[in-house]
Amino acid sequence: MSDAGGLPLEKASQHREQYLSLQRDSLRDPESFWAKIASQLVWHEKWNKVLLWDPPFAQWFVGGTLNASENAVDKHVKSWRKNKAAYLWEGENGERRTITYGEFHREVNRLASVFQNFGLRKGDTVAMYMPLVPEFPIAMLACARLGLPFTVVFSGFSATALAERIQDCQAKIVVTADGGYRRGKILELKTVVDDAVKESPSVKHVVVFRRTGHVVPMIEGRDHWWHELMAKASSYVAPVPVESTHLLYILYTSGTTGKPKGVAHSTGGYLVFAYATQEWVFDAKDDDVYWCTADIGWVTGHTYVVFAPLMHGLTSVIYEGALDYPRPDRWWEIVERYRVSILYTAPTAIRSLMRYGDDLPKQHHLDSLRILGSVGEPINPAAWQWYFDVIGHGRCPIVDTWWQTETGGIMISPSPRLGLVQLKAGSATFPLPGVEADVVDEKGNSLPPSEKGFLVIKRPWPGMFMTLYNDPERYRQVYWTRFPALYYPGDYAMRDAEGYFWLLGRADEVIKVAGHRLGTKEVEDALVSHPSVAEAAVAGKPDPIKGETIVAFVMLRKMAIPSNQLSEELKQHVRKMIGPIAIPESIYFARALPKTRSGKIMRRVIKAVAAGGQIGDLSTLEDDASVDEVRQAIEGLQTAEKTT
Ligand code: 6R9
Repeated sequence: MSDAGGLPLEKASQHREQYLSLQRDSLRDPESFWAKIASQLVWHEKWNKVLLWDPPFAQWFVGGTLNASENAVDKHVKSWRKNKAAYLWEGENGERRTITYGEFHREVNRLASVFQNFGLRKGDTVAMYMPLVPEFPIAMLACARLGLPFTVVFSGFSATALAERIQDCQAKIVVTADGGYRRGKILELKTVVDDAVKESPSVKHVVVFRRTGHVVPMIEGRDHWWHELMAKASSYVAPVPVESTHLLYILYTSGTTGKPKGVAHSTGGYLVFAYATQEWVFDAKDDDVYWCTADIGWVTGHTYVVFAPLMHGLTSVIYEGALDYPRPDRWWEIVERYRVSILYTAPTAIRSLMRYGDDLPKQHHLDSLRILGSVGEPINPAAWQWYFDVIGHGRCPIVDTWWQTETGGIMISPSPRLGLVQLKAGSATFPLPGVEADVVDEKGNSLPPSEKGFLVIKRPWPGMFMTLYNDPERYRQVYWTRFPALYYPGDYAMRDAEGYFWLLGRADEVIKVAGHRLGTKEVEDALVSHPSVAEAAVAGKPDPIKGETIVAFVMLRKMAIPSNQLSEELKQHVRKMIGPIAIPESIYFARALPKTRSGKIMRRVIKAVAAGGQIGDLSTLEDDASVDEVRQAIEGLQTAEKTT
């Protein structure tokens, strides 16, 4: 590991010092630092104030106006990039399409014209429930062109979850497809939308892209085929300049309560941060072929499949389907076919592919690769090393990027563009410029090296979300009260003797299942909404591939009888309420759940039992719960009938 990152050890500390001094410089006068980057974007009117910080609410580039689609597409159409590929798309079924910036621009404009013809105006919201096709980013950019805030709902969510999100933001239009392909089967997206829209009176129109061609019901007057609308649309619509603080999108994410949080991103600050981080972390040039494998339904897709690579005029790969379909070397085939040079993916995917052994990647030419990225959860050293050796042939630095839906873009990561520090397997290294991070104790005091504490961010950054949609109080509560004046992301972290940051997983009730962010409370609420369930407690259990899986302990109502059939029914119920991504791997029927006197479920205990590990010292129970009662409940959990 001495040459990880291609840097001989003797040079490593020198490099670190150089990078850290650059990082420190950026914090000396952050406003001019960010203003300089912001001036690389296209603005209609220049801002008069870089940052208005009224804690915990930040407004970036106040007074400035711009348009996201103009920055992402119009800019390139006016240059030689007009005929450069924006997206190289591959369907799971083998179909391929290349979309140039010129073509992309025309489609964005035509869809914007469709939206205009529907009477949509700046500020109206649009929801999307799409497979991974080029029309997905086209729809996002078309919204941005008119200043229509959009919300994307990941296609692994159920009709109930989709309806909840549509209703929360009062979407007037839903953009979807007749289906998408996943492991050779058709995802019935339109049917899900139909069920969700039934309960969502705000929705006036549904635009349906034809992906699979199979028959789907179309409701006269409400549902419209994408291609029919586009045929009548005009090929240019002037971009609507919006205020820098205008809502670009809302992305619902999980927290510690059952209700998803609508993370609200601005236009100006978000785009500036996306633009900067793309360059620092991926160092992409015009001749790179960049592939971020994330689904666009997640924030990684929003920032690093759509906005950031487009602003830089890059060529991105989008692959629609499953990573091992029809064969487990599908990804390596794609890297070889398009000569991918930058690959950005998640530890869970790396571990899945690692399981198939070294032979498959070895059968493909992967020598085009030059930078490898990781995101979504801590990457374990074994997966890191395999990625580095077998995929990167020991030549490609791994950028382990820590960030969140809320942060808008990458916060902590190595930076090949600004100066690559010596890498360490499993560390995201240092904060990027303009980002001031720290590790603190319970009271918010900075911790010395090697002590585990909470990650905090000490000053606003342009990509930070503006608020939680329609709920500024919850925004304040969740993120800014744990440590006054510090942003609390909810992660454990530690710094080592050399100051490297090690991200150690969530400190709250958020779990990451195959990189998908879910709240235990969401799954508990779904279980409890079933008539047989009295109470439920859910925990993440460490899993060698998925990072975590969901384990549920369920206390039934008096009349209900534990059975495999009921367990299956509960899983289907969770699927219906949230979606397939939230189905518990195992459900245990418990006689009682360990609780404190005040009735709070003791999560530490639940988690330990789920993991099959040590429960720890019961005498330190918060909220003077009776040790005996707790012990009995734990016994109940441990002997609970396992039915799955
Ligand atoms: C981008 C994204 C955010 C949470 C975050 C943390 C975990 C993400 C990580 C990482 C360790 C990394 N996380 N990247 N943990 N190392 N490189 O994943 O957003 O879905 O909102 O999740 O994911 O726990 O707080 P999101």
